[in-house]
Amino acid sequence: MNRLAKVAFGFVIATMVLAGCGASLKSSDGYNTATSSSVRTVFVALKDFTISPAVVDVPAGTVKFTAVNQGQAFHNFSVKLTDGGNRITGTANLSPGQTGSVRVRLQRGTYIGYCSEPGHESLGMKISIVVR
Ligand SMILES: [Cu+2]
Repeated sequence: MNRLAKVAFGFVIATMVLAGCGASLKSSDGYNTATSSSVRTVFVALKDFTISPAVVDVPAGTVKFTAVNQGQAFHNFSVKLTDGGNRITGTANLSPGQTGSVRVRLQRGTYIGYCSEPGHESLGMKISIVVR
């Protein structure tokens, strides 16, 4: 087998492995099969400077977070995968007393719910979102 043929053969194997892997992920984690039509609603309260509840536990799928700002400052409820990670999504900034919602499809894992206003996360506006 010459070099070009080896490279081409390797590419075909890699493609097959990737395709197989993707298929098994979809069928094994239940993400696309269970309750895809149902939306789990989770209520969170934003305060100066906490978010409650401290831990949210939901099944994988679409989650609708409805946040009410019970504080005096502007707050939002945002979602990211890890500390230092990018904001996946979140509500708009909410005035005191205002309520806002955001829908997000979450696969299994642990996420961070937080307020993306500068400094608010480090002041305590941070919770764990556990997706099973
Ligand atoms: Cu905030």
